[in-house]
Amino acid sequence: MSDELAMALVELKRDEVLGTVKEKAERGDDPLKILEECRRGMTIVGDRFQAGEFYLAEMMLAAEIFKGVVEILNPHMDKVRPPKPLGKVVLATLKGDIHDLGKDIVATLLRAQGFEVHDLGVDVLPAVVVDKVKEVNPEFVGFSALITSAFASMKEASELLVESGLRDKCKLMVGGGVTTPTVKEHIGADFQTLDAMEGVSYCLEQVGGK
Ligand code: B12
Repeated sequence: MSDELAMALVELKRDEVLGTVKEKAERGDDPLKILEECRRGMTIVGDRFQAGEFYLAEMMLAAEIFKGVVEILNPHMDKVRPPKPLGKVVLATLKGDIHDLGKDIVATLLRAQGFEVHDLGVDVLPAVVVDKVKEVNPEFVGFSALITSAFASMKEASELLVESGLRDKCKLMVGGGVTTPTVKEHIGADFQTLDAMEGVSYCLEQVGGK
């Protein structure tokens, strides 16, 4: 796998990244491979930010470019997606947390595998999750968390699902940098991961697809 795209993202070359992604996707390259290349670039950006080599503004610009990549790739996921949905997933980053790069990756990979994803976005109120679960009756609910202050909202959402009698009808997953098996227990979730692909494999196993 070439590193050119990843490095163009690290160098914040917006037009080059988006142009290359569009070109590769249109000529039929595997959209999952393109996404993976860009994800590696984003990991390097995160490391540089952590090391103090990148400022917040640079990090935000990289995040914006990455979102543009996901937007370009989403329509091309049809090529790798089975025709009938394997199941439904409601995804959200809960109140107090605005990080969404990881959630967007999970959403894209789940869609590519054939799941119908209802992405509620970021800073989502627990009651909004419950309303969506009532409306679409998903097999899976997934919370993404990058900031510890969102744990309280995740727990509240989980408790609201129990109170509404919806919790037994779906599997609850948590993922994102600050989640651990202890967080999973605290929230009362069924599954926790720091890897989007592991989350997708879990969903596939549960619906008997793998
Ligand atoms: C990028 C980033 C930002 C970007 C976010 C852009 C965006 N649109 O998301 C910006 C610059 C806006 C930002 C803002 C802030 N950030 Co910030 N940010 C980061 C950073 C550098 C990287 C996070 C990231 O995107 N990682 C890459 C993604 C792909 O990884 P991931 O989310 O873990 O996802 C993977 C898996 O976990 C999994 N996954 C994720 N979700 C889910 C869900 C399910 C269901 C499943 C199955 C799997 C799954 O799939 C993904 C791919 O494998 C981290 C530090 C770090 N290195 O982690 C800090 C960090 C998360 N931020 C932090 C903080 C404090 C903030 C701010 C408060 C401001 C600040 N002082 O920096 C604000 C947040 C305001 C708020 N209320 O949320 C702290 C959180 C500390 C804590 N423990 O609570 C961190 C850890 C930095 C630090 N060490 O202080 N941030």
